[in-house]
Amino acid sequence: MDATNSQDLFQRALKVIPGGVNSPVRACKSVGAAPLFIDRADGPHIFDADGNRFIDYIGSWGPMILGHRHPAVIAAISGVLNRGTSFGAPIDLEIRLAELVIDAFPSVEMIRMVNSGTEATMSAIRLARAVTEREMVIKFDGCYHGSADTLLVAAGSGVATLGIPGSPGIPESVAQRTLSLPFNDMACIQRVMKEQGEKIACIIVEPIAGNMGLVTPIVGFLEVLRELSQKYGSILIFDEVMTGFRVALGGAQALYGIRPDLTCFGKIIGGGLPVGAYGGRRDLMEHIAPQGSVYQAGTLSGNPIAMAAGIATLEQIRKDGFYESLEKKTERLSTGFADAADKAGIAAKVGHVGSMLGLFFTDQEVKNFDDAKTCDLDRFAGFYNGLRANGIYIAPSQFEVLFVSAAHQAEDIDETIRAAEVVLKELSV
Ligand code: KE4
Repeated sequence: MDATNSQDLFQRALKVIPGGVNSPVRACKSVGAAPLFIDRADGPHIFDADGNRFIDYIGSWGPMILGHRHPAVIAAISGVLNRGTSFGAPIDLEIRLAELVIDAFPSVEMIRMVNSGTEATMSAIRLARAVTEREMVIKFDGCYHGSADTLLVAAGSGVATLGIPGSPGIPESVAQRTLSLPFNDMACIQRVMKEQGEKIACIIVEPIAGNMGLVTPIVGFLEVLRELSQKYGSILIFDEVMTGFRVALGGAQALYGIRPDLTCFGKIIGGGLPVGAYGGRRDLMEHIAPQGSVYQAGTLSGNPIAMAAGIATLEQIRKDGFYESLEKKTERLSTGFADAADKAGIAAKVGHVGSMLGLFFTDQEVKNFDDAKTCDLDRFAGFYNGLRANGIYIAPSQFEVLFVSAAHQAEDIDETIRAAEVVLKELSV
């Protein structure tokens, strides 16, 4: 497959952009590949700078649940351009998007728009610290909540020891205010909250983890987080940046029937434009400036183009049957991958929730990050590169997920399964 133009563009990019990319995972380092530079996209397909067509299961890392260039989204963006691009002042569209999110998430009574998932989680934590007057934050190993200092923290040496910086440049003093515990370990969170609950401002969790591969909560785990945060006066934050409007119209909290105090959003609510949001209980959100004293701001928050794209997207996914149809396609793909691995005699765990699909090259059940790290990363790299050579575009990391969109047709799913069969057979020898 000719990649000359992508290679030339990458060499040029490397001279002026760190690693040649504006977000690290796009560099494809963990799978030993060079990034493809994308020229355009349409429906379930992307086309690279050399004109190669791929069936896309990254979907811009989640936002493109309708597929690329959905006519309603393009029309909404074009339409709003006649009004302008950014005013730095309130507009009607911000109210409409807020109402659409609140309508789908009963736990969200009030919401603030920002420009990324990182801003959403960072701000939700500042709010939790302000209202509880506590500093400690609990997160879970393998869960990713964006690149704010407080959340780029790895688990300490012992299970419940203070966090260690997940990146150079993060002060020890910041990292030590975050505890990172094993996901799905109820005994551990119960012990830590018993010992330190009064110091914990908030517990933040991906209710269905999508950044260590796809890892679902074991029965009772989310309920325990809800009970413990209630008992010790901590704020429960669901990071639904990925799962919100993805796994169900009401996100993971609808699937599991848990009412968090705050929820973070991103990705789909912007329909491919930069939008994040955090929202929840009114008595908490009223602390946010200018209504309250907790400061958070953003020049482009709520800008007309992003709001228009988000509104158009949510208006489409609210339609009857949208999620059922997505689920069917994803089920077909999941079964196809599992059968292909089986036929090739390769150990793989495949699962999905809604249109979020995970595939681990391991024979172990994956219930937390340590399990996920037992995966055969070389095999995943071979799978990624083999699929890419066959026109299938998945995330270049074992610790990501695949996203199916409404634009994927049966023939796309079937073509993907056929490619997986070929690639897995080659990998098995
Ligand atoms: P952004 O700041 O990238 O908009 O959102 C951060 C974030 C927060 N919470 C969850 C659960 C997320 O998955 C993310 C971002 N997801 C990654 C991929 N899994 C974005 C891709 C990238 O970093 O380039």
